[in-house]
Parts: sequence; C-alpha cells; structure tokens
Amino acid sequence: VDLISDLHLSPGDTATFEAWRTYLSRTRADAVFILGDLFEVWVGDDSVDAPDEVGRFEQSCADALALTARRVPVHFMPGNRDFLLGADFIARAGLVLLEDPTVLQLGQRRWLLSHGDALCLDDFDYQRFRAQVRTPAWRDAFLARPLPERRALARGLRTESEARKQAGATYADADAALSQQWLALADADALVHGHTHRPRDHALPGGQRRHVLSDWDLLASPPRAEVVRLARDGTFARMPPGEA
Ligand SMILES: [Mn+2]
Repeated sequence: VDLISDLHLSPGDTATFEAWRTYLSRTRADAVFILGDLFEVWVGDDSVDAPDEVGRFEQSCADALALTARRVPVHFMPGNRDFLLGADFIARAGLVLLEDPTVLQLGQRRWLLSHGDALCLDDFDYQRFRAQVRTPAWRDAFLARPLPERRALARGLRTESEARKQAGATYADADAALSQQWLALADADALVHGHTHRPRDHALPGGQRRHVLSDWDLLASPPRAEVVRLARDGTFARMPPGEA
C-alpha cells in the first residue's frame, strides 16, 4: 500500500503534477492512499467545470486519478487545503473517501493514518480556524458564495499564510501525547501522517512509532517527492516515486 500526501498541486506547477501523474500510472502498489493536501487549494467541486486554466487543471487531475482507479483502488483523506473536496469530485475521480484518522489493517499490523493537522495542538490560531471551518454551517455558507468570490478568498488566505512564513513564523509539530492517545484508541502501534512537511521517523515515549510523510515540490532544489510503502509483512519503506 502506497501512502503519499502534501502534493499541493496547482496549475502553476506542472513539474509536480507530471511527476505525480507518472507515479500514479506506474506504481506497482495494490492500493494508493492520498493523506490530504493533494491540492494547494480547493474551493468547491464546481471549479472543475469552470472554462478556464484552473478548471482544466483540476479536470486533468480528475482524469489522472480516474485512470489509476480503474487499475488499483485510490483512497483520499482530506487535508487542511482540500477539506472542501466533495462527493462530486470523489465520484468523478473514482476515489474512496477516508475519515481522518483511519485505521489500516495490513497483515498482522494496524497502522493509524491521518493528515496530521488535527494533531498540531500548539498551532492555536489554526485550531480555532479549523474548528470553525469544519462545521456543516460554515461549509454550506462558503459553498453558496459565487465561485470567483471563493477563489478570491482562498487567494487572500494563501497570501496571508505566505506572509506569516516570510516573517519567520514557526509551526507546531504533532503533539506526542495526543498521538499516543489516538494510537491507544485505535489499538495501533504506528501513526503515519503528513501536513508538517518534516519527513522523519519518530519513536514515541510509549514505544510506538510516528512516521511523517514528505511533501512534493519538484520545483524546489533539491526537488522533493517521496512515497511510503507499507507491506503485508509489517514493513515500512520510503522510496522515490520513480522506484514505486
Ligand atoms: Mn496540511
């Protein structure tokens, strides 16, 4: 089973899109799990039908997913960037929607999968924002706005977040105590998540493991892209997409 996350696909980055599409078409995995932030931003499924660059790009992403989904199941867990991705796109792209978190039982081992943003408790402002936007009322009100307005709002949020990054803002990591609590509830001994863009394998105080996925940015130097593969024998491996 392949796990990827944080591709942050956008019309302006064809290098990452092409690497991702090539990976999807060639992977030898029996299933692909996308653990959130596949898209840099998602403002509603109606955007795919817009007769412009963004709509055409999102359509080509749906096509790549649907083509892969004919061969192997492709699962999608929403991230903080694409939590508004809805049933229309899920159906169009042939995806299986996952709850966050989800337990994956593979062979004798139980893995807990998450995007990871809900674990970053020390990002106080973000947790407040998250609690607000994940309500059905907020979602309905936002999606009822005209598409150009939603896109403009998303651009504004992104500019703000870029400005915070430029100003040297630091971001929290997944909370160890909450990670252990989630693992205990799920009866799993390893957590795999993305979101923080800090790929590493951690040992938790209780002996469990926390594995962080890499983001994908083919325009960065050096370029970043990684696939995590879980096997039935309980093993965990990181590999470049070209070797998957
Ligand atoms: Mn994220």
